[in-house]
Amino acid sequence: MSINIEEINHRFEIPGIAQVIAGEGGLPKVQVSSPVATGEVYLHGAHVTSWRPTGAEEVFFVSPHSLWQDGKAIRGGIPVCFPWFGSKADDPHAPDHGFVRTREWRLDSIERSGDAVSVSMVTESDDSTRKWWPFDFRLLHRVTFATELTIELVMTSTGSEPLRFEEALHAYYRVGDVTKPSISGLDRTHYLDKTDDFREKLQRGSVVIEAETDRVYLNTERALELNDPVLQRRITIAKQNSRTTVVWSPWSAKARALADLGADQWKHMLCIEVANVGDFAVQLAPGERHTMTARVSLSSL
Ligand code: TA6
Repeated sequence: MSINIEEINHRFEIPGIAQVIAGEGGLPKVQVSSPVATGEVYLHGAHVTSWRPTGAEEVFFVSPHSLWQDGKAIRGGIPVCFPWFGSKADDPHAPDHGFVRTREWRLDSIERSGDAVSVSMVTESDDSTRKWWPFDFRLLHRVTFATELTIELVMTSTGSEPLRFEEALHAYYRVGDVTKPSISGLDRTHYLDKTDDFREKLQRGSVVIEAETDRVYLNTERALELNDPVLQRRITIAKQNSRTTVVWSPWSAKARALADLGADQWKHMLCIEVANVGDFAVQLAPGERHTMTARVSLSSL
């Protein structure tokens, strides 16, 4: 779909606050600049790539080796994983993490409320999605850039069949050195260890990264704190209607195998993902709606 950036900007811009411009690779993005924060979200995948509260440094990591093209997910920021997480259980040829992170979403609105700016995008089922997943849906992604960052993923089942879906806001947080931070809020929580054949284990104390880490924490609705002594900041991640949290660091070997991440970047990123996956996937009856919310805030250490 060829997008006329100028025409979209004319319809949606808020002069001096929000504009639609060509971003990396010429992909259209909404650029927000309010008195309390700046931010960016691409129509490609409804993909948030930046949020900087005024006076603070960038919160999210984006790989300098990322691809910026149709059919490829941006490496970094906040990819949207839907309607499955990871590889599709019944189809090895299906794209990892579902198909919405590589689709062009439709810009629905840009709204200002005081110093907060909300950008809403929508994607819906069509023949290309039914090829992978035979259900009808409308997915709304609303990101609010303010002194906090709020992301709502509103899923409506628009078909006549009950359905079950997985979802994740696969956020890449920028860290000074991934071996130094600790993550609190998961103590005594069970998790599946994807680096150890999905064995179920129990988290004791804070999470620290000492090797490749790929864990799905189960049945937890708690807020997390990422305490980074190098960047001297605490990132707090609160959530609603999410019962799993994923923590991922590829470490060196996996990073080297990811050309769009590269061997030199893995130390500067840590994924903490608000999600509903596996046994905690969401069931919806026809016409039902479910909203998962992530709320990110920043404070000095
Ligand atoms: O969320 C962790 C994970 O599922 C890892 O297993 C790894 O595959 C990561 O997602 C990145 O996946 P991607 O398809 O974006 O390379």
